[in-house]
Amino acid sequence: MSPTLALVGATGAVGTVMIDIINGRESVPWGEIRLIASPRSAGKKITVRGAELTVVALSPEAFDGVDIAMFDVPDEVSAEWAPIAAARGAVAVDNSGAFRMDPEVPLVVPEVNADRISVRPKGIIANPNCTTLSMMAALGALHREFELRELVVASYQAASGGGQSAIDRLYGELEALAGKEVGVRAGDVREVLEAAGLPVSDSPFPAPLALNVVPWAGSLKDEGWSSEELKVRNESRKILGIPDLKVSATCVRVPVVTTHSLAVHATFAREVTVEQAHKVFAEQPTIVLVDDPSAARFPTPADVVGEDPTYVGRVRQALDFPNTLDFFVCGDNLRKGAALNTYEIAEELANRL
Ligand code: 2RA
Repeated sequence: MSPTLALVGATGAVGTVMIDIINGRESVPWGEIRLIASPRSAGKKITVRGAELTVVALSPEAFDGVDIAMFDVPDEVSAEWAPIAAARGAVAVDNSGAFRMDPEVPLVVPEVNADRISVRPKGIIANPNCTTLSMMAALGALHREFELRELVVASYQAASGGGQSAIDRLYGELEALAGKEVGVRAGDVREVLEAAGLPVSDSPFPAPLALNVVPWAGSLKDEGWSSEELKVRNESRKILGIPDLKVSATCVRVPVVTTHSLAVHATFAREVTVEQAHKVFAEQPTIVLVDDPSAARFPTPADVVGEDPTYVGRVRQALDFPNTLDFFVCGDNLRKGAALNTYEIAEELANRL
């Protein structure tokens, strides 16, 4: 019998992208698709693959008969409800941060470590954070060939990583600053925003984002690191299966609506040339290589948003570091960075049920 798929958080930002992805698939393996959300959204009608579905309220019974339940909800909701779904017999595929570093929960990027899907003692599989995910297809492919040893990363993260309120804030700031001569004196951007009723104290970002870059994403952790930087380190180690991988990350928010970018400096056990790296990338079905700087061809978030693959360019052999490549990746943080990877895990599971 065809499996039943549930989507928990069907009416949220990532849930909406998820429905878009399901609608865009040529075919799906599901018998029934069940939409689940908070009681506030229950009763809402959403069309999925031509059928009008009614959103049902989150409850233990909502998981009865469900084979795979995808969770696109905040950490605390997943922490409470993914185990309930699992206890009712579903495999929970969770896009929150609640279980990512739990040793009994696999953290999966299908093109890198699909094999981990089958060992899931808690009945839960975790989806990585979008920042880590945006570079994983590229790093996984290179690691298979050249054995990754060290990773230094700077992220350029889009506003939508912070949710709808962060997107609204960026648009609001852009509107307030449009046509103003700013960026010529320290503090002038803040002053215009304040005068427009948009003080930084009301923002999800700790500084103006429009016409600026903000070297901060996530919450403060020990010794000045941000939660986002530690996620890059810990999740990369777990996904790639290299517990002692040396990682250093600086996470930065940029005035882009959607699509995270990363500048990656990766050192391998063996020498790797640009030609070899290009060949590895070109062979990956989920990577698009755009790398011809002489023709101004490289990935940018504005050209990648809405796309499923990871885009890779600016591949260079580091001049002063042996066995090291520098490259730039862009990935839509709401698609591969969130909904798409979760859905790909669910599809992979459906093949194995
Ligand atoms: C961000 N990576 O970009 C986070 C979202 N999960 O804020």
